[in-house]
Amino acid sequence: PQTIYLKDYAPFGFDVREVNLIFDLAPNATRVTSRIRFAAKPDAEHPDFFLHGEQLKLIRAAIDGQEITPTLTETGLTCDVPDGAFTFEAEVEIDPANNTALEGLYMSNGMYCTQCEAEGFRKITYYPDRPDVMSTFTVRVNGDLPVLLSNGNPTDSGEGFAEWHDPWPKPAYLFALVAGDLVAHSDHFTTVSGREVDLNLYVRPGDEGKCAFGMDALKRSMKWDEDVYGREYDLDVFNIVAVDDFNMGAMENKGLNVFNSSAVLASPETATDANFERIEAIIAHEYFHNWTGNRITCRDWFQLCLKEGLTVFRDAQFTSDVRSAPVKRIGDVIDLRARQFPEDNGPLAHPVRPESFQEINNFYTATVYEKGAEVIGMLKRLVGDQAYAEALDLYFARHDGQACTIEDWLKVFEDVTGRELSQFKLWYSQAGTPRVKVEEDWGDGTYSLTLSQSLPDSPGQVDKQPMHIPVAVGLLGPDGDEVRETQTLELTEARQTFRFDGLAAKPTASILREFSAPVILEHGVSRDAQAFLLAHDTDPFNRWSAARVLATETLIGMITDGKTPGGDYLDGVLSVLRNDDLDPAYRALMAGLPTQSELAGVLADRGLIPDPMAIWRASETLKQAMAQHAQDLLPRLHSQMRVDASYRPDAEQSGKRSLGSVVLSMTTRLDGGELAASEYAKSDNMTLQLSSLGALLRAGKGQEELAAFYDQWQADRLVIDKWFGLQVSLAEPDQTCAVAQKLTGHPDFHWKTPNRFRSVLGPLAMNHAGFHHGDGTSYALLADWLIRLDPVNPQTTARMCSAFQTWKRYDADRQALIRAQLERIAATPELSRDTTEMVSRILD
Ligand code: DPP
Ligand code: ZN
Repeated sequence: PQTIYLKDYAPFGFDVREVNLIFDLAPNATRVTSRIRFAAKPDAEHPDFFLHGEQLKLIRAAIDGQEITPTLTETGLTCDVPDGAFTFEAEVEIDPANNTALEGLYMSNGMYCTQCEAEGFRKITYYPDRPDVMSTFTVRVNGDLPVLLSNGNPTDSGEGFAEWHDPWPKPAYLFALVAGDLVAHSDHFTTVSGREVDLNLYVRPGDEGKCAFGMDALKRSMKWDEDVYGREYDLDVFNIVAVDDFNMGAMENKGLNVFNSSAVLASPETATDANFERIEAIIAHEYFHNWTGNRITCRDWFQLCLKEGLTVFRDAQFTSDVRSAPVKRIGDVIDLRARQFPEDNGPLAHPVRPESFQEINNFYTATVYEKGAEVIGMLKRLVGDQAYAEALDLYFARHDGQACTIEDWLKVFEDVTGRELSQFKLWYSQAGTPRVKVEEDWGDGTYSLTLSQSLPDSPGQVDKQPMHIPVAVGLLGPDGDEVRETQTLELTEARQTFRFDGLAAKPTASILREFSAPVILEHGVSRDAQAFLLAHDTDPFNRWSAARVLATETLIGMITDGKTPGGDYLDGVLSVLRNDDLDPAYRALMAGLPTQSELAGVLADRGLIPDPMAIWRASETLKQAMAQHAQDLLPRLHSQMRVDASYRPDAEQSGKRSLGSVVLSMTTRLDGGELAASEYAKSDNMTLQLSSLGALLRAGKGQEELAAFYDQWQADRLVIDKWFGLQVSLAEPDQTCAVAQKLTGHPDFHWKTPNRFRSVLGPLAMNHAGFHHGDGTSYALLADWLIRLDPVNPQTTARMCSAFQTWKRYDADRQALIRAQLERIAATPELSRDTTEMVSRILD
């Protein structure tokens, strides 16, 4: 496969002035007729005219009305073109019903749907399918279906057709078309300047009762973007469609967002609090793309973080505003460590702005998205809130309607602040998670903090430069008072000392408050100091972080030296649990342990070989010890966390349910499932139903409830996804493979639907001890299914290969077992470009 490099970027030689498309829909033979107005760019001399096109049957092509016979290649079409402006026309035939890759125009349950990002439009018609080619689109959809949608504003419609015009120039990846027998949940929004916007959420008949929350989240997002970023919506309609077969969470097509049904449909009976929160965040994310992504887009796909990092950062701000900021921050850091750190420290490591790729779909990663968002957060911290707001205003004013780069983005910050950001820019080009080592010194009223940074080698990158790292630090006095408020230290050199004078007593430093940079902190801080911070830190993030460090050290001591759980940790968590002044959601997080996979990473980092079974046993032992330690408190907490009011998925109620679920898990370890069974019996919302079922399964009980759950929810595909997933994620290590294997034989295992495929194979890979069970059967099962899915859906297959990315952490036997599976996948005839790239990078 061909490798594409950022350094080879060259602009397209033509402007596209206008695109007209006519779709004659038919499941196996949809006709797409295009009329595209091109004009050679004034400064380009006889540029080559090449249009992307894949899996298209060309019926006819013409230039300025004259039929032509273009040269067709595997990837597109070329032909001679006149000087100046001309109209290119083509008629092609495509086969949506057999499009299982879910890229381009495809069908899902009788509904037509598109997915064009990143390079799907070329499977719809011949076009310069690159984000820096922007044009207005006029679309006519002919089809015998009640709902016919495309981007922009509706201009005409009648029996069997609809016409749409999108006045905002956009790249082809934002094109969308949906047609089907759908019902609308409708509402409207009045923008700040008085524009009336019709809002519709289109769903399959039967899903009408799952729309209200998504719609409300949309309206709140629209308002928030006006209030906080001054961004107003710009069309007469905003449509969202829910589709069951979808590779990602959702897609921000202009005026016509398409959502995986799991990312938008929710009712209290069928969706958990976590589902509601995720839906709210994704609705916000896709809506916010209207400005950060659509009005201002990316010049090329290497700049993906320009829109994704910024939009993730914006949706996180939104969630922090409408829920709890510390709880959101802690959740994001847990996620970053679980998904981004392993990527950044393994064979798939790549910069936030990658410099090469074979298949761009493989770069919709935690690094581009989540680390990309962390980089924005650091920038905001370094320049301050005021300058950030001014820089964003300048960005929107200067670049509206353009396809931009990271250089454009940083330049607005340089222009607003007068600061030079070339060192900061290394965050975009140097891969790997920086390590920051902490050393302390104390004497004569002066506390010195010496920070040293290092950045490990990563694929294709060695000998890296020191980064510009904002380290937020506060100091606590011996009685727990804050003696120095949070300030941001700017670590720019390999090693730097920061002094704090005039202190009456040796302080305890709270370092990397709010997780001010995505780094690994190598603490010189003692266990006593961590316990002190757990009890006293005024920064809620770092207070949680102290609990996490203590939990990690406790577990590592248990794993490596057979120690028993330390009282400092158990007491510390207990006092948090019983502190009614603290938000229940926050208390629930404080009681959480690092994941087993995270522990494996920490051990590997320290040069040890992680033993998945030993990690599993230690985690179980510590959870048991915690439950016993908290025993007296549990009944009171349980009744305090009961929610009597009718269900609301807001921060307050969901926080109570989340601590309630922690209490239920602990109680189940002590009562063998008595409370969980009674909670299950009276559960009237999915959060409680699933948490009590989970507690029962963990206790080795609950088979009856599991069967009843299936019977109850058989007709609800989103709930059945949970039913599949729960069994695999909670299986004991030596049962995991068998459970997953059996479920893949279940009549409801519709493996070509990505959600269902992921509902079994995802938890298989995430069940650390079960996946890494020494006999290697789970590795083989996953590989079998990846090989089977690859020809059907390369994108989802390739994504899931990352389950193997941490393989070099483990012992020689496991490595050999995994290598054999990776090589087996690699040797599969006609393996997709997507999966080939992923497997070869992982093996490298
Ligand atoms: N739909 C994906 C997202 O919103 C890709 N743009 O992040
Ligand atoms: Zn996005």
